Parts: sequence; C-alpha cells; structure tokens
Amino acid sequence: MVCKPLILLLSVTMMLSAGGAAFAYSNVALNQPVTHSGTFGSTIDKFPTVDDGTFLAEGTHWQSGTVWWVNSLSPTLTIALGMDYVVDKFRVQADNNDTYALYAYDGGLLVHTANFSTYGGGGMRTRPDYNLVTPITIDSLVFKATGGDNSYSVSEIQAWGDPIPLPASVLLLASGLAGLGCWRRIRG
Ligand SMILES: [Ca+2]
Repeated sequence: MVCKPLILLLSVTMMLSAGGAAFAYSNVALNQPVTHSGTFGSTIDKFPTVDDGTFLAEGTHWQSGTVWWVNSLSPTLTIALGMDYVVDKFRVQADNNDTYALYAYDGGLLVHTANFSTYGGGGMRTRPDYNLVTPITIDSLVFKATGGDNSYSVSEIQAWGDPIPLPASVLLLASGLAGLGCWRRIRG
C-alpha cells in the first residue's frame, strides 16, 4: 500500500510541473500593480498602461496615451511583481529624446540598473532590448528619467523571464518528510 504522504508529494510535484509549463518564459511585469511617486501630468488612468503589454505606434506623440511628467527627474513608477522572477531582458517604450533608467530590486535591494539611451525618430520609441548576460532574480522594478529635455514620457515597461525555480533542497526536504511519514505509519 502506498501511503498518503507519498501520494501528496507526487500530487504537489505534478502541480508544480504543470505550473512551470503554464508560466513559460514571458513578460513577468504584465499587468502587475503600478504605483507612482512625484508629480505627473498625465491622468491617473494611464498608469496601468505602462505594463499592459501594449506598445503604442512608434512615433506617437509623447502626451498621447502615455504616462508623462515635466521639469523634474524625481518622479518614479514602481511595478511590484508579487514574487521572485529570474529575468534576462528588459524592454521599454519611452519618449525618444530622453534617457531613462529601470532599477531592478529583490527584497528591497538594488540588483541591477538598466540604462536606456536617447533614440532616433521622434515621439514614443521602443528602445533596443536590454539583455542581461547573467539572469537576475528580482521582485520589483522602478522606472525614472535620468536626463533629457524636461519633458518625459513612458508607455511600456517589460521584464522577460521565468518564475524562480523551486530549489532542489526544498524538494529533497519534502520527499524526506514524506518518507518519514510513511516510516512512522508502517512502524505504528
Ligand atoms: Ca503600454
């Protein structure tokens, strides 16, 4: 007879495997809560659009359907991911003639700063992908302007990766506990 703890462990393992498949490599910032600090010119309903997965048409006017602000580098947008993710790519669409930074945090500690340069054309422009050679574990993102013409704007912020894999030690501990449960049951 197979004892219950083993059946439970198998079920959990199968659920985790299924979850892993469901959460394949993707934009982990998609539709996560966006909070802001500082004074913005755009209406409050625009904040959720910075991680809704939608890019505006390249060259869109900087105040059209965007989150924008003027005369200060202080305003920030924060995206809380809700859990740890391992990411290796950032993608940003912002006003072409400014520089911006995307700060990646884990547990309140700054893990990486991705800088985005000015870009050709006019209006809103998707910057080249910012690729990380070594993937990093993060749980939140902060976006801000770092320089430009005092008129700043962003329309999309993305971070690409996977949920953090369950450490092998946790699986080992789980199987150990399940084994102990079986041993007690058989012994009793
Ligand atoms: Ca968007």
